[in-house]
Amino acid sequence: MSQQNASVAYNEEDIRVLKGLTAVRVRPGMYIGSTGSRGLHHLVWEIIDNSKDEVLAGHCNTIKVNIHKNNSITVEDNGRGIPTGINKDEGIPTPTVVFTVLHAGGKFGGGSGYKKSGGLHGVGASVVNALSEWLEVEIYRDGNIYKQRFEYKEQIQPDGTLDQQVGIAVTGLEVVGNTRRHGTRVTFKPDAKVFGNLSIQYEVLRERMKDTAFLMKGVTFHLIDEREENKQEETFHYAEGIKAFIDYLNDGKYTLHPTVYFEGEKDNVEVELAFQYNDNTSENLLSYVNTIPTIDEGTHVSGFRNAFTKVLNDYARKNGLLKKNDKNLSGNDYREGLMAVLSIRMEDPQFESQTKEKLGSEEARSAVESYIGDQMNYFLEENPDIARLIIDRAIESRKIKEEIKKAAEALRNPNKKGKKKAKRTISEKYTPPSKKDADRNELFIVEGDSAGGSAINGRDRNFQAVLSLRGKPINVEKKKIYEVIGPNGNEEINTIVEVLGTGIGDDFNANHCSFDKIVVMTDADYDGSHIQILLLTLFYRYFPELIKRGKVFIAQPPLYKVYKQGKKGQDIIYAWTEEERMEGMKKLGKQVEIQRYKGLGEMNAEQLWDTTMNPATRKLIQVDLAEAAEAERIVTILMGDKVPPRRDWIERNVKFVVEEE
Ligand code: TSJ
Repeated sequence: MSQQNASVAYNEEDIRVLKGLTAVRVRPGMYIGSTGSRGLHHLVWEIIDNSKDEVLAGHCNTIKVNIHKNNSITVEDNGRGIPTGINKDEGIPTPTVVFTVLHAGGKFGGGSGYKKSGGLHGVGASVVNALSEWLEVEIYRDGNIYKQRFEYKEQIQPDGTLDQQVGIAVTGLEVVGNTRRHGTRVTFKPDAKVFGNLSIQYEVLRERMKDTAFLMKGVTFHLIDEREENKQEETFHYAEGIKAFIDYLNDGKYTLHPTVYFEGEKDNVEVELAFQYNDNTSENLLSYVNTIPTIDEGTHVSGFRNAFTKVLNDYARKNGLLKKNDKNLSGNDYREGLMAVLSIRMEDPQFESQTKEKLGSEEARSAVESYIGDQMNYFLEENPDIARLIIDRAIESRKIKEEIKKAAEALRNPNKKGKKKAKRTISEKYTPPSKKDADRNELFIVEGDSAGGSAINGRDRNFQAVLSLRGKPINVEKKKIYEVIGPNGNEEINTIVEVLGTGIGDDFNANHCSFDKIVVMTDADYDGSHIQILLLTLFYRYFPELIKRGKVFIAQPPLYKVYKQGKKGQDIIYAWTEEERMEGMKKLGKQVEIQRYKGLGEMNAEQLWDTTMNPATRKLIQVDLAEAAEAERIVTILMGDKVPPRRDWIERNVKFVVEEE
């Protein structure tokens, strides 16, 4: 048993230690990115990572996260428990090192275990401690319950300076009881002096924990929210791992065959792949290294793509599906409608960027390429029906792309026939800004003619353009691309493509976009929400790069006008929420009138400018693709064939005015 007491904090060693943690307080951003919501959630990930490492080391199968009423958070696992002995380098117990020495990772564990971990284990625990008001660790190990507490303390010195003690041990590592369990439990309270908002979002933890549960087959993740206003709990456990992930991602879509799943090891790289084709036109590939999402892909993904394309082409030739004079199908041809999850585990992965989002390790390329090549080969031989289906589909996809090319050509080249008619309709719908300036100009895509009229008259014509849509754009999710654009495509969407200037499909080039901002401006009612979602689907499917570049926005017209006849005309307060409406009524006093806007058309040009278009006063929501997997699912839910999940999602997430009359 190790007994330490608070006086330890005053030996020479620990003065250096305290300095280390103070640095984290001074510049939190350098350690956790931000002190906003992302940074706050990052604290939880840092702690969970330690438990995930214990899972990967093969000693843990349950991770529990608990959000308490006071916004403190507990993470608990059933692993071996942090070793409790004295750390050789520091001369203090290992848990004290873990929480008080910056970058303690790698210093404990003796180099054993944790070979395929997510990062440097234990690295983040001291950072979490440094940014917490207090932190407690309990370790269940060797029959004992060990406990230690850390706190942030500050005091104004007699000379007026502030003395900060960051994350100091206020107790030693004490034995507080006996147990037959094993594991580690950490509870911490993020410090309000660091974070503007201490409220952890259940949904944010839920999404990430759920994804992690898919990637860590057989591990149970519990998430509990004890806070009065959103009491709930869930358990995530997937015996089938990423195979279940694919089933989840493809839920609501038409799929072409049962999910295919491979798992094995090659040259010390563990490879797991699950895939299934659906009837969408886009590819969706999620890739991970040691459960870390590789948003920017990397060597493992290119190994997979190379093998996939090569094996399919070889099979197609061998079986006469590609004839002598046919060109090989491209990777793009094969990936239309492919939903795939690639998850690998390896020692010491090298990432190309600091952010760990692109894998650079060459050995991952060769291992994945070789393993997937062998498995796919075998699979196609065993499943000729699926093989044929994939290859036929790729041939079809190539044909369609050639048609699109012609269609795009026809759209670009005004001399070809079929163009004249299109031109006339475009000029009716589109009002350009007076100057060409792609770095400043804004496109408002507006629903309906009357709103379009207000927008045209209300805009700043120097840099704002208006495109008025008539009726609903088509649901691109349900269409083949040649039904979306080109001579046989949808008129509204052809117009959008032409106005954007980016081209579409293989011709797409985000740098050619004529606008800095593209703003979807619809009524705050059910139809408006539907049109908004249809447009966002179009952007998600065909112009994701524009969303990634932060160019796509949703306009926020106010819900109410609160007004009173004053001496010099009307006094007006616009309100976006119920609270603002109440406030406005209070401010204007007696005899106020309230107009509820049901549609953009009810605002005159000046009002629309003041509330929704003027960059100085408007509220825009930026559309964000960060959670690619989730966005993909939402689009599927909203656009797919299953009605109940769609209604459910709209009701939870889309705010619109409910008709009272
Ligand atoms: F880092 C931390 F303190 F924040 C933390 C660590 C938080 C949580 C919730 C769990 C953990 C943690 C650490 N879980 N499991 C472990 N395991 C070890 O630290 C461990 C156990 C045994 C051995 C060994 O070689 O016997 C080695 C290690 C690294």
